[in-house]
Amino acid sequence: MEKEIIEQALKSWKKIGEVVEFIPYGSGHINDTFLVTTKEKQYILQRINTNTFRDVDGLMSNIDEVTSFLREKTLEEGKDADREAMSVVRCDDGARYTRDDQGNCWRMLSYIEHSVCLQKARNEQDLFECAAAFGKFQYLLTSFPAEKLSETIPQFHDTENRYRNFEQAVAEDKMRRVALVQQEIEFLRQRKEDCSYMVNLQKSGQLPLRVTHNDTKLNNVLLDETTMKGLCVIDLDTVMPGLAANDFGDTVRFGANDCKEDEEDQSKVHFLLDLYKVCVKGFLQEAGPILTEKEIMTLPWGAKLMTLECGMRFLTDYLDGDHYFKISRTHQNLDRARTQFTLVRQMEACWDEMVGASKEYLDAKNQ
Ligand code: ADP
Ligand code: GN1
Ligand code: MG
Repeated sequence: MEKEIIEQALKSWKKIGEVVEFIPYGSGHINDTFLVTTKEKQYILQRINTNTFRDVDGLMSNIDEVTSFLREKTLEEGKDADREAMSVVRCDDGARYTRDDQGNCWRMLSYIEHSVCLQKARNEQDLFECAAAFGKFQYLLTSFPAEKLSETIPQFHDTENRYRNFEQAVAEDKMRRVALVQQEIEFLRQRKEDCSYMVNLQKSGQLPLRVTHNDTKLNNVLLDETTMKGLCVIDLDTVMPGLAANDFGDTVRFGANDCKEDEEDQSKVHFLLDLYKVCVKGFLQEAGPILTEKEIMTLPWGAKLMTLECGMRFLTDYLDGDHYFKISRTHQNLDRARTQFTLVRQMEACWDEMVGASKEYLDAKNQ
């Protein structure tokens, strides 16, 4: 992206003082992120992906409301709110974001200092911290008034609808890629009914809608650089009403394995049951007290369906021409999809043990 566009965006925040430098930052799939350094402080500047997020006012209102709420909660707990809660840095005119000449939308966030963002857990503790951070996030937002939230991406984790979109992409075959992915298509068709499982439980009132994060991967949590304890949950674009087990599930999808999300060699992809159990411990340590038995018993479903759904989204995007997820090489979305499907297969192979981890927690709790 040209330097001039970023410089123009920065003009909306003269109050931060003279900017010494700005550099591309992080490795998210959706927004463009920059670390901005002034003489005094650092900030996060993001170009919001408006193809993904159409209602930027609603999106920024959500983030502002949620970060303010979490800030209050953190202060109530007597903790350092500048480190444990992110905040929206308003533009000089008080707006939550700015729009440049070309129609790009930009926001600024406080930079969480002395933190690290990992792309891969280095050990069990890292993953525990991630799961616990999202469990805590869930717990803290129990009393957040959900009616204040806009649905930033409608039907985000409606897996049934994601399946329909996948079949549509197959039918359209825009890139003439369907012939290359027959096995993957078959894999998904065999699991069509699974896609409705959690959606149906929610619709029939057996699972409650909560305020959830919806994108709970390890690189959306910052850890304290000294203690390596979970510090702050970031990337709040998808905070919306959702299912607790799905928040748990996306942490498992990304973390309970030994591979990259876009691994090319499927023989290197392993779902790790021990790490799954670490996620259960971490998440339930924080969110356990507020979750129902049914929510706890459906944690394995959250793990399997978030992985299946994510793979299905990668495959759909591959068939459509890679417009949604950023790619740095051709077929990257196909590799991402295949990796998710391999993980799903392995989860299915140790399903009873996964269910057992929830039962064990409930048995101990009910004793
Ligand atoms: P995306 O939606 O593209 O994933 P994120 O909001 O997750 O965008 O930001 C991308 C990366 O920028 C993160 O993975 C993290 O490394 C860094 N980052 C984002 N917000 C902050 C923050 N407030 N403080 C420090 N680093 C941040
Ligand atoms: C995207 O924005 P980022 O990189 O944290 C995506 C998630 C996917 C994830 C897969 C808004 O997350 O839903 O699970 O990629 N976010 C959006 O890595 O679609
Ligand atoms: Mg992110």
